[in-house]
Amino acid sequence: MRVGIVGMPNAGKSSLFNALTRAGAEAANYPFTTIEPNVAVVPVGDERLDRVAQVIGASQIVPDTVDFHDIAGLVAGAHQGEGLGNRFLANIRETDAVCHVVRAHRDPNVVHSEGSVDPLRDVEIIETELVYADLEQAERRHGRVIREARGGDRAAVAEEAWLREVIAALQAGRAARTVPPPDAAPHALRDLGSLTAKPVLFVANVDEGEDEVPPGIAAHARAQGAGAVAVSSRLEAELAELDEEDATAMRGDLGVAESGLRKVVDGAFALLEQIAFFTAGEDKPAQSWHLRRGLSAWHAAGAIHTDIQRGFVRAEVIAWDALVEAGGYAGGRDRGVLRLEGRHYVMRDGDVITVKFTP
Ligand SMILES: Nc1nc2c(ncn2[C@@H]2O[C@H](COP(=O)(O)OP(=O)(O)OP(=O)(O)O)[C@@H](O)[C@H]2O)c(=O)[nH]1
Ligand SMILES: [Mg+2]
Repeated sequence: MRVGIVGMPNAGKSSLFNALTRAGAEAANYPFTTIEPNVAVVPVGDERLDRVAQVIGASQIVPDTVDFHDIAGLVAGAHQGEGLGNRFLANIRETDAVCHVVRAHRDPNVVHSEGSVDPLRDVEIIETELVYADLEQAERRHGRVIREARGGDRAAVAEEAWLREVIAALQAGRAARTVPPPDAAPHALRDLGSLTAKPVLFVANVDEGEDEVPPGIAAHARAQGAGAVAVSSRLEAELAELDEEDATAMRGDLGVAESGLRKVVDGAFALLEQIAFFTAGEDKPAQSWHLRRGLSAWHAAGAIHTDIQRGFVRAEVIAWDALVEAGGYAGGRDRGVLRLEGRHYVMRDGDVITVKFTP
């Protein structure tokens, strides 16, 4: 899964990114610190996988990962060439979701490009810039598709009509996600690479010790079906430097219950309606994977490897806790909790799967 981080300059994007990765992207009190796109690969820890690995005697634990892309801040007027951010939007057109960092902390030492702290105004500025960026992209794409449509190609005709609708929506200031993609051209949405069609997780960058999303942002997120979490980016970046014990103690002192990073990663997965499933074998790696809720064992096989999907015969499936309780696959088989399933089996969160396939 890939997530692009957007927001205004100095909103706290790189601080969050650093905290997520300890990758050391530069965070400084200076707008436009980030002028190179940064990509960080964040492992998604899962205690269930640890337990499965232990009971199976796996050689190692390989958690699934999320890629976070940190880009430069966007300012009002970015589409007219203000600031640097617009140039980097192309770097996040291919991502699955957008993480929108909004400054909500009131530290007077941190410069704000609009001169005051107003989270909802900032959100609207960024959303407007994303709409403009998409409009430019949609018009460019329309110019190309209209030629193909003249040839009478059915998919191109459908895509052309859809693009016209998308352009009208964007011109009215609405997100591209408000226009459903055409059945006859299922690739249209992906080919457009629209930013305003992606699911959004708002990250309110709050003052240290705060734990709540500002009500205005929460309501705004709800209205568009987006997620919202509160995190102090700077605090999280500092905590990321500590070992786990010290970090937990410091969280306790500040009254911040949950790791902010956990909230961001979980929030991103929830947004995309992903479930986790596991693969594990004795002296083999135990791995976690993610899959859209509602997809089948056949899709799960494809997430692991296209060859495994191609040669899919059947799957052995067991819930992770049943596996732990049974002490392993053999115990699971004896108890009758290890099941044989076909390709249409709908995967559940926490399933451990072994795909039998013909190479
Ligand atoms: N007090 C406080 N300061 C913060 C917080 N998050 C970030 N900052 C400070 O704000 C400044 C900018 O943070 P960055 O993370 O570099 O901001 P950015 O969004 O990446 O900025 P650009 O890359 O310029 O777009 C730094 O001095 C941070 O230490 C926070 O939660 N609280
Ligand atoms: Mg930055």
